Amino acid sequence: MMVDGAGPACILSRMFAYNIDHVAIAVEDLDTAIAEYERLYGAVPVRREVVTGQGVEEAMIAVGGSHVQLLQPLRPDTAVGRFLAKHGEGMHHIALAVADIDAAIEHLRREGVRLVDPEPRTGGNGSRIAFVHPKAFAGTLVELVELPS
Ligand code: V0V
Ligand code: CO
Repeated sequence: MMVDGAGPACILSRMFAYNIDHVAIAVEDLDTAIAEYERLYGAVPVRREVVTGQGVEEAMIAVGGSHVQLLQPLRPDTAVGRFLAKHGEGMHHIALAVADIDAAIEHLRREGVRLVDPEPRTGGNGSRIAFVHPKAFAGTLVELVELPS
């Protein structure tokens, strides 16, 4: 389906993305990364949080209507810890904001898409999140985010 222009037409559909909520970058050390990001781009975090269930500490840097999410693993035996060991620092995932994550997951399930999370989990700021496996599309890990209302 083609949708002309940005938001409104997409927002009408409960299962499709209406915004890039964040682009996540895996880093070895959050304090160092935050300081470097501020030095380079003059941008500072609006929120910093440990999300135990995902094994990360995250810092959200607001850029327009979206964020850059800096991610440091809490331990090596986590998704981001394994990513760093294998690939080093770099782009980790793109997060698409959806109005109804249950509808989005159901849509992907019906399309036969490989999901990491068949049920939503808890993300930063009390959001509901679910990951789509990188093998589903162009080796890119995608996170669906339903923001708290
Ligand atoms: C792994 N692979 C990736 C990748 N991570 N490809 C692209 N982007 C990534 N980020 C590739 C990897 O190179 C392998 O490809 C293959 O996937 C299997 O990887 P693995 O080394 O066996 O790694 P595992 O066991 O960690 O599994 C990968 C998945 C895992 C994607 C299943 O990372 C996962 O469950 N991720 C979802 C949870 C997560 O990432 N949480 C942290 C962010 P080859 O070598 O087979 O070709 S938490 C967050 O964003 C929050 C809290 C928020 O509020 O936003
Ligand atoms: Co994320």
